[in-house]
Amino acid sequence: MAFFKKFGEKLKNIFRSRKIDEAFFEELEDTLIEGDLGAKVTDEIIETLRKEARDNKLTEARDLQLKMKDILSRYVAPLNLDLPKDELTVWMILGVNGVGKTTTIAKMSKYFTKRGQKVLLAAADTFRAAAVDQLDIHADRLGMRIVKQRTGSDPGAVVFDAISSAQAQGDTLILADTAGRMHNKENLMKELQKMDKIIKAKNIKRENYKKFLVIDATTGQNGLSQAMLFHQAVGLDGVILTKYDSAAKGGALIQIGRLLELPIVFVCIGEGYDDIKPFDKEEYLDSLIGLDK
Ligand SMILES: Nc1nc2c(ncn2[C@@H]2O[C@H](COP(=O)(O)OP(=O)(O)O)[C@@H](O)[C@H]2O)c(=O)[nH]1
Ligand SMILES: [Mg+2]
Repeated sequence: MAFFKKFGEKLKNIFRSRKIDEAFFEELEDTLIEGDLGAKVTDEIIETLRKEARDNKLTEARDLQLKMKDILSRYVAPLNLDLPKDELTVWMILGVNGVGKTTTIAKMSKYFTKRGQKVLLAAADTFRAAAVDQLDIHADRLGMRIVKQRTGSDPGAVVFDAISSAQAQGDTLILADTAGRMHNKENLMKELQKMDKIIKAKNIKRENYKKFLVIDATTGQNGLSQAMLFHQAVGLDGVILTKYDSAAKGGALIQIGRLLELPIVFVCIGEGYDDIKPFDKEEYLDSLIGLDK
């Protein structure tokens, strides 16, 4: 993953050919904060590394690099993407405006169709006029079936219809787009809670219904606050990271994994339909820490 290169390069240099001393820990701490790992998680990592160095009488910084991978390894987890092929799965895709929800839904529809799923798109972002059209255009290009209603209609009704339609047609995966207008947080959360109730009242297996939050990796610390907000309102099952191709540092994932204990579903790395990858923990950690070169 070339997009972590800079951060990984930096960490790699910190661990390279030097002694473990106060300056080392300080530099490491600054770099982790800069990389969006946040004060709390950074502190925890630094303290664990200090203890490791003390207990094992380590003197070389490079001896702590693998230990650091060990620590981070306990913080993040991928999501199992083997979806059932004979039952209906419903994924509600949440997130604030502009993070990449609609684009990611298009990518995932292609990804899962290739893997034998019968995908149905639900245009439940009924708030913005262009939102339904945007998903509709993707559906058209990709040959996906879509359930939609007029702008301004009840998003719960769209998802309700989509589930009925999928059950009638034998679709196996619904990807539901949702609105993300954060200037009206309370209404948004109420609306999402209502949709959540509607979906839960439908005859689908509880374990097949998931809510994923899309986070724009370039927003850094903001991603964590968004995750906390949505998690509190509707209970999330995981996060999807977009725009990792841009200036993203990648550390927010560690915080989300550590503080919210949510798995990472996909990582998106561009605007094309194939710019999506299931979260690969080993690859992610190696590139984050600079172990891959
Ligand atoms: N570079 C890059 N751009 C992305 C990615 N995902 C989405 N975008 C762009 O981000 C913008 C907003 O995406 P959109 O799907 O409309 O966001 P939504 O408001 O959450 O539905 C669009 O211009 C997308 O092309 C990504 O992984 N990388
Ligand atoms: Mg959208």
